[in-house]
Amino acid sequence: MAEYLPNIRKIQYEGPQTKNRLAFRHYNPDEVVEGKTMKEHFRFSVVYWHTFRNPLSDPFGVGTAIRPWDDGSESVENAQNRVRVAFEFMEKLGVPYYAFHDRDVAPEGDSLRETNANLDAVAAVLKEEQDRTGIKLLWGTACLFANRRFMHGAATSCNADAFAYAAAQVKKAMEVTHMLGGEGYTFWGGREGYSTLLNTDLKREMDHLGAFMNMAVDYKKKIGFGGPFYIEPKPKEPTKHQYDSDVAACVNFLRQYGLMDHFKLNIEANHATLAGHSFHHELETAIACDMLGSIDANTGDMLLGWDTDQFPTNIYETTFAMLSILKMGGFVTGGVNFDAKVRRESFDVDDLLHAHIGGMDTFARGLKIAAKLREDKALDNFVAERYSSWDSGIGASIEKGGETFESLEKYMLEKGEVTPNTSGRQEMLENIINDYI
Ligand code: XLS
Ligand code: CA
Ligand code: CA
Repeated sequence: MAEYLPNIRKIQYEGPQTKNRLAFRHYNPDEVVEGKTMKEHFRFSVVYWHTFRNPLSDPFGVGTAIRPWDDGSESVENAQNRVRVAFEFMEKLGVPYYAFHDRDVAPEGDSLRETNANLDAVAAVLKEEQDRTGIKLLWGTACLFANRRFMHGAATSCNADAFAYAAAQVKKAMEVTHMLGGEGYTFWGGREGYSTLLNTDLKREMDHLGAFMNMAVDYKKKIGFGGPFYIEPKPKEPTKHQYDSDVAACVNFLRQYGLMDHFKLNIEANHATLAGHSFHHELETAIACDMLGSIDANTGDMLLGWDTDQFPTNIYETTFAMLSILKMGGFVTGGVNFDAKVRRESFDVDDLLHAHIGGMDTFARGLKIAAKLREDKALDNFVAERYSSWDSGIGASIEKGGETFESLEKYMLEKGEVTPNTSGRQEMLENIINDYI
């Protein structure tokens, strides 16, 4: 087999003392934490769009990335060759999963028919490379936001033909995902929203989106695709307001349109902060509804305020995320998908390695710290004690549904006053977190 990246060696776990920057210091795939290996916990995934397709352009300047294997053309051959490079990269990095949009992997043709044929031609190579390496597809998705035909949205477009085109595109992307054994399928509403309500029939657009998702569910059943659909919340960018704005909005949408059984959420850290929430908040909210499926691991920059999709390096954030994910019992079909890109100034291939290594090590540290906090019950004991008034007496009776407004009035008239509260101890708990970090 030809080697496309001869200068890259397999990235190994070498421990925290190593001087080798192209090695893992904390991510040891075989290390067991809470009964599972790190590899099994994280199910790390590389995204095709940023890592292999992003030229590192921004609204002010052209791409800077140097990708020696790419001939820069939109040919199917170049796309197929890129697949082989991508798999060699992922193999050497040691990740078990990847994710893609249809249009990242294969070029659009002059017609939908030709575009589908291009996708088939590239998907055949994806299949070959999956079989060769054992790397699997975490999820597939369709790009319903880049082409000009989707300027007003896809499923929420004012133009019924755009809806139809999007349906055809998702149908094909689902078939390819299914053929490749994808474990899930993601919907992110890139242009499903509006720039001004002055030209928008919000109710009609929401109904169309609900109908679109129901058609997707019907087709999923028809082809026997067993994985979950994920909806990925994001509040804005490119539109001013997206309908999938945050976890709560997505869950409400899914309930309203009868879709709860077929969807989980794919929660992206940067989207959470764009929505004015912490990543931790979005994870906890999803878990509370039994709706957390997968995560897009990245981070924004609070000083920039747009979707910068940087690799995660903040140990507090990954600790909080892993506390939630461990509490949930871990991923089933989902994983830690690095929807992240290197900075425009970081144009070398090696930067892609440093970025992923850093992200994986940051999650490994988060996992170990979270597991230790759980083992010591450093937070759990405090939380249990804080809610102990619900474990017996009137609290337990309310939880069991045994009380009414009348009975509670009687209880309080007899008792007279609330038993004194205990302190929330936020500062102490923050100090405890610092001890473990
Ligand atoms: C863009 C989104 C997108 C989805 C997949 O902001 O993160 O990349 O993850 O369409
Ligand atoms: Ca994402
Ligand atoms: Ca993002």
